[in-house]
Amino acid sequence: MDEPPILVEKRDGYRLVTLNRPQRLNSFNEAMHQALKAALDEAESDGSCRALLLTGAGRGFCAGQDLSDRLASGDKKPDLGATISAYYNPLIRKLRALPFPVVTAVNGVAAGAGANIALNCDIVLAARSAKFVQAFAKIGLVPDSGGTWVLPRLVGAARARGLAMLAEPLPADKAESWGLIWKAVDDADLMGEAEKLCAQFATAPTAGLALIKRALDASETNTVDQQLDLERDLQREAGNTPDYAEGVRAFMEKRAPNFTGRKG
Ligand code: T3D
Repeated sequence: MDEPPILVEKRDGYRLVTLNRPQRLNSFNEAMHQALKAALDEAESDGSCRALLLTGAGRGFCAGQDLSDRLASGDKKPDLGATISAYYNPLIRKLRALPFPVVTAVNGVAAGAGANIALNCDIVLAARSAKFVQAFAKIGLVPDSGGTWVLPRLVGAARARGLAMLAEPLPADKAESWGLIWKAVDDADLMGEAEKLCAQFATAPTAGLALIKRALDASETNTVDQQLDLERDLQREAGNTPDYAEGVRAFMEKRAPNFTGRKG
Protein backbone atom coordinates (compact mmCIF):
# COMPACT_ATOMS: atom_id res chain seq x y z
CA MET A 1 0.00 0.00 0.00
CA ASP A 2 1.21 3.56 -0.81
CA GLU A 3 2.45 5.70 2.08
CA PRO A 4 0.09 8.59 2.92
CA PRO A 5 1.44 11.83 1.38
CA ILE A 6 0.90 13.72 4.65
CA LEU A 7 1.51 12.44 8.17
CA VAL A 8 -0.17 14.07 11.15
CA GLU A 9 0.86 13.51 14.75
CA LYS A 10 -1.15 15.02 17.57
CA ARG A 11 1.06 16.39 20.31
CA ASP A 12 0.15 18.10 23.56
CA GLY A 13 -1.45 21.35 22.29
CA TYR A 14 -0.07 21.23 18.75
CA ARG A 15 0.15 19.09 15.62
CA LEU A 16 3.18 17.90 13.71
CA VAL A 17 2.43 17.74 9.98
CA THR A 18 5.01 16.02 7.74
CA LEU A 19 5.15 16.23 3.94
CA ASN A 20 5.71 12.61 3.06
CA ARG A 21 6.84 11.91 -0.51
CA PRO A 22 10.56 11.63 0.26
CA GLN A 23 11.44 9.79 -2.97
CA ARG A 24 10.43 12.99 -4.85
CA LEU A 25 11.80 15.39 -2.22
CA ASN A 26 8.22 15.87 -0.98
CA SER A 27 7.15 17.65 -4.17
CA PHE A 28 3.41 18.25 -4.51
CA ASN A 29 0.95 16.18 -6.48
CA GLU A 30 -2.83 16.56 -6.15
CA ALA A 31 -3.13 13.88 -3.49
CA MET A 32 -0.60 15.67 -1.30
CA HIS A 33 -2.38 19.01 -1.77
CA GLN A 34 -5.70 17.44 -0.78
CA ALA A 35 -4.25 15.67 2.24
CA LEU A 36 -2.47 18.81 3.43
CA LYS A 37 -5.66 20.84 3.07
CA ALA A 38 -7.56 18.27 5.13
CA ALA A 39 -4.82 18.28 7.79
CA LEU A 40 -4.87 22.08 8.09
CA ASP A 41 -8.69 22.25 8.16
CA GLU A 42 -8.76 19.63 10.89
CA ALA A 43 -6.10 21.42 12.95
CA GLU A 44 -8.05 24.68 12.64
CA SER A 45 -11.30 23.14 13.81
CA ASP A 46 -9.65 21.43 16.81
CA GLY A 47 -9.97 23.89 19.69
CA SER A 48 -7.11 22.20 21.54
CA CYS A 49 -4.63 22.78 18.70
CA ARG A 50 -2.65 25.94 19.50
CA ALA A 51 0.28 25.63 17.07
CA LEU A 52 1.31 23.68 14.00
CA LEU A 53 4.72 22.35 13.05
CA LEU A 54 5.38 21.68 9.35
CA THR A 55 8.36 19.61 8.17
CA GLY A 56 9.40 17.17 5.46
CA ALA A 57 10.25 13.46 5.51
CA GLY A 58 13.67 12.29 4.35
CA ARG A 59 16.48 14.51 3.15
CA GLY A 60 14.38 17.34 1.64
CA PHE A 61 11.72 19.73 2.91
CA CYS A 62 9.80 20.19 -0.36
CA ALA A 63 10.77 20.61 -4.04
CA GLY A 64 7.56 22.43 -5.05
CA GLN A 65 5.40 21.05 -7.81
CA ASP A 66 6.04 17.44 -8.86
CA LEU A 67 7.28 18.11 -12.37
CA SER A 68 6.68 14.54 -13.50
CA ASP A 69 2.95 15.34 -13.40
CA ARG A 70 3.58 18.12 -15.89
CA LEU A 71 5.45 15.86 -18.34
CA ALA A 72 2.48 13.52 -18.29
CA SER A 73 0.41 16.23 -20.01
CA GLY A 74 2.26 15.50 -23.30
CA ASP A 75 1.38 17.94 -26.11
CA LYS A 76 -1.53 19.44 -24.21
CA LYS A 77 -0.27 22.52 -22.37
CA PRO A 78 -1.15 22.48 -18.66
CA ASP A 79 -3.04 25.48 -17.27
CA LEU A 80 -0.72 26.36 -14.40
CA GLY A 81 -3.00 29.23 -13.35
CA ALA A 82 -5.68 26.64 -12.63
CA THR A 83 -3.44 24.62 -10.27
CA ILE A 84 -2.36 27.77 -8.53
CA SER A 85 -5.98 28.85 -8.05
CA ALA A 86 -7.08 25.42 -6.91
CA TYR A 87 -4.18 24.50 -4.62
CA TYR A 88 -1.17 26.74 -4.04
CA ASN A 89 -2.97 30.04 -3.40
CA PRO A 90 -5.55 28.57 -1.00
CA LEU A 91 -2.70 26.80 0.83
CA ILE A 92 -0.72 30.01 1.33
CA ARG A 93 -3.84 31.93 2.38
CA LYS A 94 -4.72 29.20 4.86
CA LEU A 95 -1.21 29.02 6.38
CA ARG A 96 -1.12 32.78 6.85
CA ALA A 97 -4.62 32.95 8.33
CA LEU A 98 -4.51 30.00 10.76
CA PRO A 99 -5.46 31.42 14.16
CA PHE A 100 -2.32 30.05 15.83
CA PRO A 101 1.42 30.10 15.09
CA VAL A 102 2.76 27.96 12.29
CA VAL A 103 6.38 26.88 12.74
CA THR A 104 8.32 25.32 9.86
CA ALA A 105 11.29 23.04 10.40
CA VAL A 106 13.06 23.12 7.05
CA ASN A 107 14.99 19.87 7.26
CA GLY A 108 16.61 19.99 3.80
CA VAL A 109 16.28 21.62 0.41
CA ALA A 110 13.21 23.85 -0.03
CA ALA A 111 12.74 24.63 -3.73
CA GLY A 112 10.12 26.32 -5.90
CA ALA A 113 6.75 26.50 -4.18
CA GLY A 114 8.33 24.44 -1.38
CA ALA A 115 10.57 27.38 -0.46
CA ASN A 116 7.70 29.84 -0.51
CA ILE A 117 5.38 27.63 1.51
CA ALA A 118 8.06 27.64 4.23
CA LEU A 119 8.60 31.40 3.96
CA ASN A 120 4.89 32.10 4.44
CA CYS A 121 4.87 30.41 7.85
CA ASP A 122 5.22 32.44 11.04
CA ILE A 123 8.54 31.12 12.32
CA VAL A 124 11.01 29.45 9.97
CA LEU A 125 13.74 27.29 11.49
CA ALA A 126 16.14 25.57 9.09
CA ALA A 127 18.77 22.88 9.45
CA ARG A 128 22.21 24.31 8.68
CA SER A 129 22.50 21.90 5.74
CA ALA A 130 19.20 23.12 4.23
CA LYS A 131 19.01 25.55 1.33
CA PHE A 132 16.33 27.70 -0.24
CA VAL A 133 16.03 27.73 -4.02
CA GLN A 134 13.67 29.93 -6.04
CA ALA A 135 13.95 27.25 -8.73
CA PHE A 136 11.25 28.73 -10.99
CA ALA A 137 13.51 30.74 -13.32
CA LYS A 138 15.39 27.56 -14.25
CA ILE A 139 12.25 26.20 -15.92
CA GLY A 140 10.86 29.47 -17.28
CA LEU A 141 8.38 30.12 -14.47
CA VAL A 142 7.69 32.96 -12.05
CA PRO A 143 8.07 32.54 -8.26
CA ASP A 144 4.59 31.70 -6.97
CA SER A 145 3.01 30.75 -3.64
CA GLY A 146 3.60 34.30 -2.45
CA GLY A 147 7.30 34.32 -3.41
CA THR A 148 7.21 37.66 -5.22
CA TRP A 149 5.41 39.14 -2.21
CA VAL A 150 7.50 37.82 0.66
CA LEU A 151 10.96 38.00 -0.91
CA PRO A 152 11.29 41.79 -1.34
CA ARG A 153 9.68 42.33 2.06
CA LEU A 154 12.03 39.94 3.84
CA VAL A 155 15.34 40.57 2.07
CA GLY A 156 14.90 43.80 0.06
CA ALA A 157 14.56 44.45 -3.66
CA ALA A 158 18.12 43.68 -4.79
CA ARG A 159 18.37 40.32 -3.06
CA ALA A 160 14.81 39.38 -4.05
CA ARG A 161 15.69 39.94 -7.71
CA GLY A 162 18.91 37.98 -7.44
CA LEU A 163 17.21 35.04 -5.74
CA ALA A 164 14.27 35.03 -8.18
CA MET A 165 16.21 35.57 -11.42
CA LEU A 166 19.37 33.54 -10.74
CA ALA A 167 17.62 30.67 -8.90
CA GLU A 168 20.80 29.95 -6.96
CA PRO A 169 20.56 27.94 -3.72
CA LEU A 170 20.75 30.09 -0.59
CA PRO A 171 22.25 28.17 2.37
CA ALA A 172 20.36 28.32 5.68
CA ASP A 173 23.04 30.37 7.49
CA LYS A 174 22.95 33.03 4.80
CA ALA A 175 19.14 32.93 4.79
CA GLU A 176 19.29 33.73 8.50
CA SER A 177 21.83 36.53 8.11
CA TRP A 178 19.75 38.06 5.28
CA GLY A 179 16.61 38.01 7.45
CA LEU A 180 14.81 35.50 5.22
CA ILE A 181 14.24 33.09 8.11
CA TRP A 182 14.17 33.21 11.92
CA LYS A 183 17.08 30.86 12.64
CA ALA A 184 19.47 28.24 11.21
CA VAL A 185 20.30 25.48 13.70
CA ASP A 186 22.54 22.43 13.70
CA ASP A 187 20.85 19.60 11.83
CA ALA A 188 20.72 17.36 14.90
CA ASP A 189 18.97 20.10 16.90
CA LEU A 190 16.32 21.09 14.35
CA MET A 191 13.33 19.01 15.44
CA GLY A 192 14.12 19.43 19.15
CA GLU A 193 14.19 23.22 18.81
CA ALA A 194 11.08 23.30 16.63
CA GLU A 195 9.14 21.10 19.04
CA LYS A 196 10.28 23.20 21.99
CA LEU A 197 8.93 26.30 20.27
CA CYS A 198 5.61 24.61 19.54
CA ALA A 199 5.32 23.41 23.13
CA GLN A 200 5.89 27.03 24.21
CA PHE A 201 3.19 28.23 21.78
CA ALA A 202 0.84 25.51 23.06
CA THR A 203 0.67 27.27 26.43
CA ALA A 204 0.76 30.84 25.05
CA PRO A 205 -2.11 33.36 24.78
CA THR A 206 -3.17 31.99 21.37
CA ALA A 207 -5.95 34.50 20.66
CA GLY A 208 -3.48 37.35 21.20
CA LEU A 209 -0.95 35.70 18.88
CA ALA A 210 -3.63 35.39 16.18
CA LEU A 211 -4.26 39.15 16.51
CA ILE A 212 -0.50 39.80 16.15
CA LYS A 213 -0.55 37.84 12.87
CA ARG A 214 -3.45 39.97 11.64
CA ALA A 215 -1.76 43.24 12.62
CA LEU A 216 1.56 42.40 10.97
CA ASP A 217 -0.11 41.21 7.77
CA ALA A 218 -2.25 44.34 7.56
CA SER A 219 0.80 46.58 8.06
CA GLU A 220 2.05 45.52 4.62
CA THR A 221 -0.56 47.68 2.91
CA ASN A 222 -1.80 50.07 5.62
CA THR A 223 -0.71 53.66 6.11
CA VAL A 224 0.64 54.48 9.56
CA ASP A 225 -2.73 56.08 10.45
CA GLN A 226 -4.67 53.00 9.38
CA GLN A 227 -2.25 50.82 11.29
CA LEU A 228 -2.60 52.89 14.46
CA ASP A 229 -6.38 52.54 14.23
CA LEU A 230 -6.07 48.81 13.64
CA GLU A 231 -3.76 48.41 16.64
CA ARG A 232 -6.34 50.21 18.79
CA ASP A 233 -9.11 47.88 17.59
CA LEU A 234 -7.07 44.73 17.98
CA GLN A 235 -5.81 45.82 21.40
CA ARG A 236 -9.43 46.29 22.46
CA GLU A 237 -10.13 42.71 21.35
CA ALA A 238 -6.98 41.41 23.07
CA GLY A 239 -7.90 43.27 26.25
CA ASN A 240 -11.21 41.38 26.35
CA THR A 241 -9.60 37.94 26.31
CA PRO A 242 -9.37 35.90 29.52
CA ASP A 243 -5.64 35.45 28.80
CA TYR A 244 -5.00 39.17 29.14
CA ALA A 245 -6.71 39.17 32.55
CA GLU A 246 -4.75 36.08 33.55
CA GLY A 247 -1.46 37.56 32.25
CA VAL A 248 -1.88 40.69 34.36
CA ARG A 249 -2.97 38.71 37.44
CA ALA A 250 -0.04 36.32 37.10
CA PHE A 251 2.40 39.19 36.69
CA MET A 252 1.11 40.94 39.79
CA GLU A 253 1.11 37.71 41.79
CA LYS A 254 4.66 36.89 40.58
CA ARG A 255 3.69 33.46 39.21
CA ALA A 256 3.62 31.76 35.81
CA PRO A 257 0.42 32.47 33.86
CA ASN A 258 -2.01 29.73 32.99
CA PHE A 259 -3.26 30.73 29.54
CA THR A 260 -6.24 28.99 27.92
CA GLY A 261 -5.66 30.44 24.44
CA ARG A 262 -9.37 31.25 24.15
CA LYS A 263 -10.91 34.42 22.71
CA GLY A 264 -13.59 34.79 25.31
O1 T3D B 1 2.85 23.33 -12.13
C1 T3D B 1 2.12 24.04 -11.45
O2 T3D B 1 1.06 23.61 -10.96
C2 T3D B 1 2.54 25.45 -11.18
C3 T3D B 1 3.13 25.55 -9.83
C4 T3D B 1 4.45 25.49 -9.71
C5 T3D B 1 5.10 25.51 -8.39
C6 T3D B 1 6.53 25.07 -8.44
O3 T3D B 1 7.00 24.69 -7.41
S1 T3D B 1 7.40 25.14 -9.91
C7 T3D B 1 9.02 24.63 -9.41
C8 T3D B 1 9.13 23.14 -9.35
N1 T3D B 1 10.31 22.70 -8.65
C9 T3D B 1 11.53 22.74 -9.20
O4 T3D B 1 11.75 23.21 -10.30
C10 T3D B 1 12.65 22.10 -8.40
C11 T3D B 1 13.17 20.88 -9.12
N2 T3D B 1 14.17 20.21 -8.32
C12 T3D B 1 15.43 20.65 -8.22
O5 T3D B 1 15.81 21.66 -8.76
C13 T3D B 1 16.36 19.80 -7.43
O6 T3D B 1 15.84 18.51 -7.32
C14 T3D B 1 16.61 20.35 -5.99
C15 T3D B 1 17.41 21.64 -6.07
C16 T3D B 1 15.30 20.58 -5.27
C17 T3D B 1 17.41 19.30 -5.19
O7 T3D B 1 18.54 18.90 -5.91
P1 T3D B 1 19.34 17.59 -5.46
O8 T3D B 1 20.54 17.50 -6.35
O9 T3D B 1 19.54 17.65 -3.99
O10 T3D B 1 18.35 16.38 -5.70
P2 T3D B 1 17.92 15.72 -7.09
O11 T3D B 1 18.81 14.59 -7.43
O12 T3D B 1 17.73 16.75 -8.14
O13 T3D B 1 16.45 15.14 -6.73
C18 T3D B 1 16.28 13.94 -6.01
C19 T3D B 1 15.12 13.18 -6.62
O14 T3D B 1 13.93 13.96 -6.46
C20 T3D B 1 15.33 12.99 -8.12
O15 T3D B 1 14.68 11.79 -8.46
P3 T3D B 1 15.58 10.46 -8.80
O16 T3D B 1 16.53 10.82 -9.89
O17 T3D B 1 16.28 10.13 -7.52
O18 T3D B 1 14.56 9.45 -9.21
C21 T3D B 1 14.54 14.14 -8.71
O19 T3D B 1 14.08 13.92 -10.01
C22 T3D B 1 13.35 14.21 -7.74
N3 T3D B 1 12.77 15.56 -7.74
C23 T3D B 1 13.29 16.67 -7.20
N4 T3D B 1 12.48 17.70 -7.39
C24 T3D B 1 11.42 17.22 -8.07
C25 T3D B 1 11.60 15.84 -8.30
N5 T3D B 1 10.70 15.11 -8.95
C26 T3D B 1 9.60 15.74 -9.43
N6 T3D B 1 9.37 17.05 -9.24
C27 T3D B 1 10.23 17.82 -8.57
N7 T3D B 1 9.95 19.12 -8.37
